[in-house]
Amino acid sequence: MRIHLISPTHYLHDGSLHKTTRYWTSGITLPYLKALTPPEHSVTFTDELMQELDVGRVEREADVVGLTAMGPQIRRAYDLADHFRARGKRVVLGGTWVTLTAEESLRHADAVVAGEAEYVWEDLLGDLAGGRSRGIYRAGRWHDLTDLPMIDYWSLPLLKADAFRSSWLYRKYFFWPIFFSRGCPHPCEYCAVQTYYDRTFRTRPTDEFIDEIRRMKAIGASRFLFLDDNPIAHPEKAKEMLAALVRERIQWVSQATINVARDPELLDLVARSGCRVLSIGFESLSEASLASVSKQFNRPSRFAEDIAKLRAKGIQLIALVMVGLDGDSLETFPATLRWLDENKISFLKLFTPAPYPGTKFHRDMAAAGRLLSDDWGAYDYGSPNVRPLNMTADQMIDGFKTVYSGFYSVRSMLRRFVPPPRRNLLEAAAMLVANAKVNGYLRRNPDAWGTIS
Ligand code: B12
Ligand code: SF4
Repeated sequence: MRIHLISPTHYLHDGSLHKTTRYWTSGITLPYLKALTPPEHSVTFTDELMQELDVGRVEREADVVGLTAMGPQIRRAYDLADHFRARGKRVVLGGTWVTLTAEESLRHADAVVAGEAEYVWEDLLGDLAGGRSRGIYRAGRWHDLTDLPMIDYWSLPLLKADAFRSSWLYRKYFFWPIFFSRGCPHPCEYCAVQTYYDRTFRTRPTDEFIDEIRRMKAIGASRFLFLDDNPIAHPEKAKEMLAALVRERIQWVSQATINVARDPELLDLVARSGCRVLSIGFESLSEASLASVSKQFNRPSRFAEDIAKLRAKGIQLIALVMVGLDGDSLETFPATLRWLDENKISFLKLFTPAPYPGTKFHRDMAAAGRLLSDDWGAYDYGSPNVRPLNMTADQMIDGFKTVYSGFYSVRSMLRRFVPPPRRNLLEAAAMLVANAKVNGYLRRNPDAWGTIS
């Protein structure tokens, strides 16, 4: 069969499609699925975030259309699924959102992959080729992450391969994606990741991971994004891998919990193996807010000390922060902004609570009658999808905008970047440029928020 895979983009408020011309990294879902596909089928793909989807060509040339979706992309994914099905294509949906809403997703598709594709994709394609479908395909066990299929890295959807070969600047800009682990054992109730993985966590064998790093280095990669949600969840496994990584002399960025700062041996290995930037889910300065979503392990009273330790190792911090949780009040907004400035946070991703369907947070908010929208296209982290407890939804959005624009103001940038850190000056400069870009973007689009992460 001829298969076309699509990662759709999301709709903007005016109904147009969000597009970007350049992005600093890429997901691997589409090339990975291609590598997983038995050779008797042919696979092409489109990431609509940067590329135009040639709908006519897919209609003419594909037998099967496979769609993945993140957050608000799901609305576009369903529209495309309905469109292609109406034209006789067999449509398959998969990915985090789809997994958590498999029954609903099946209304738009011939088949749904709930969870990982490794153990079901071949059977599913065999069924479709034979004119059958079992509907929802869910593997009976998690993949052990050994002998993973090798993807064609030059086909990464958001990579500009020519620019990578010709431009020094682009080589510094692009981070090559790779993953060491899957899942996360923490119980954060709003989190689609722990829900998808049922709080399980697995790592790849260190030697296989290092082999892949070497294969990627051989094509010119030196800066990597670990796609993991929390690669340090099993500290001993992480230490083994990081100790081997030190010898590879690469630079890497990732997400991790703040626990990374609380284990000196781990932190030392993280820094020595080339970590430059970590995205950390601080989420809130309020113990009550963290307790309301079962993220007590964060312990805000330790944040300042933790951040100082990370900064001392030359690691830039991207803070992920949520405003409008149940312990928050109007005082939360100025307090959050002060805290971000005082701790010299390099970059901010600010969120309003997004109750992704399938999570406990969504069930709780629905049961309490606090969901304000069931338009999945608005589940974008900057919209009022939940009625806050101690403020109105308008106050939450106003406060969100105040923190967001306050953080990216010139005054805040000066407070956070002057004097510059002693180590890894290049990364600090890159962060400052990124801040300036958001500042410019917000001036041009005063109602916008950080549309993509
Ligand atoms: C890299 C990444 C990005 C990148 C690149 C995206 C891209 N277009 O390439 C960037 C940074 C741009 C990004 C942006 C966003 N992302 Co993102 N992203 C990821 C990340 C870290 C890794 C994805 C990946 O490549 N994984 C590796 C592959 C191999 O695994 P996989 O995708 O899970 O696929 C496996 C299975 O799920 C299944 N599968 C998946 N899709 C399909 C489809 C078919 C047809 C089949 C058969 C199987 C299948 O098969 C694969 C093998 O088992 C995940 C985190 C995560 N844990 O998944 C978040 C994640 C997917 N993103 C998420 C979100 C919300 C977003 C944003 C909406 C955030 C925002 N508000 O800005 C935007 C959307 C932007 C847009 N319009 O494109 C959420 C989704 C939550 C949800 N319930 O949907 C996640 C889970 C992060 C999180 N912690 O919540 N993202
Ligand atoms: S620590 Fe992060 S990835 Fe893990 S459950 Fe909490 S929010 Fe999700």
